Amino acid sequence: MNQKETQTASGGVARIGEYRDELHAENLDDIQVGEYGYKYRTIEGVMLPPYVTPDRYAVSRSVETRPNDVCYCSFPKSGSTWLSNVLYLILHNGEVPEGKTLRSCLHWMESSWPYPRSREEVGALPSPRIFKSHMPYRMALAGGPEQSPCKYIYIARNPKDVCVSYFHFESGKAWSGGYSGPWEHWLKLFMEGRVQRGDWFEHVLSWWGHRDAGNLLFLKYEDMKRDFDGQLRRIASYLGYDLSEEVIDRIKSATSFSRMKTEQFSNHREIPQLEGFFRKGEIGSWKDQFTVAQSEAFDRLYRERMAGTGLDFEFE
Ligand code: PPS
Repeated sequence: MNQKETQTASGGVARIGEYRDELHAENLDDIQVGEYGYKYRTIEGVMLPPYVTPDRYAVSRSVETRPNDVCYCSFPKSGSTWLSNVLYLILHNGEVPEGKTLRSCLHWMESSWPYPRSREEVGALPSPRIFKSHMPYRMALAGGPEQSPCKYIYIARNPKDVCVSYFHFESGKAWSGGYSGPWEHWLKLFMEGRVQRGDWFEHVLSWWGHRDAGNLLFLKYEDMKRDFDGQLRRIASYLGYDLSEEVIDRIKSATSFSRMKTEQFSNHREIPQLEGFFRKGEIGSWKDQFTVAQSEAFDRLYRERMAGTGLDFEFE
């Protein structure tokens, strides 16, 4: 095992080699270590998690998709796992399968972890397939909505809650980033766009700019929280499914925060690094983390970056 050690800006030492097995990757030489041991890899100018390797990215860009495939995308911590469960159940009559896990039913092509998929493996699967991605628009799976026939769904969430959720995730057992710094430093990184998957504003606005494409549906976490039934019908109609009231009720119940946190299918307990994944599942939990001054500084940045875009979020 390569025990290459890298001096971090905060004075710590990160042992990159210890990730080799978990990453299913031979070449770890291009992994960079930032302040507080925060590990990342840069591809096409975007900071990405170490498990997004150049090989995986190439497979993700060139995978062949079909018109009835679904690809859901988001900036991390925006409710994408919740959406993935909703999608799975829309496609399977609202029935939660026995003996399977949600993660294992999804195809995350850009990632070497936790279930790496080859082009051949997904090519042999029947439709409809569900793909997961956290890429900005220009790096989207299969070339993105302009080049691929599959149906894309992007989900976005207010950036204060994203920032807080991401901080807890990266400070916990999320081994791939291994961030060990304090909240105020994380907030600075997030506001400067120096976190894995890059700048939140660029990411979200890159997809928002294409919201009128026929094969892209743009969703907001806050709308899912406030009007789940309405958003569920919207998603189903976009995918061409006419759901009965009974199926709607089943999906609503199976995808509630409390059920997802406890059900074997969705609780992620099979992946130890995802312990604590189901943290709060609320709108506005940023208030427990931001100081008043931090919140005001963030609001200024938000106003500046979102001005004239036509996109806005609910923060509470
Ligand atoms: S990841 O790791 O990037 O894929 O994370 P992602 O799934 O996009 O987002 C994680 C946050 O979504 C919350 N979550 C939910 N909210 C409401 N309802 C349901 N069912 C649900 N499932 C997950 C999860 O708790 C994370 O948010 P925080 O604020 O940390 O609780």
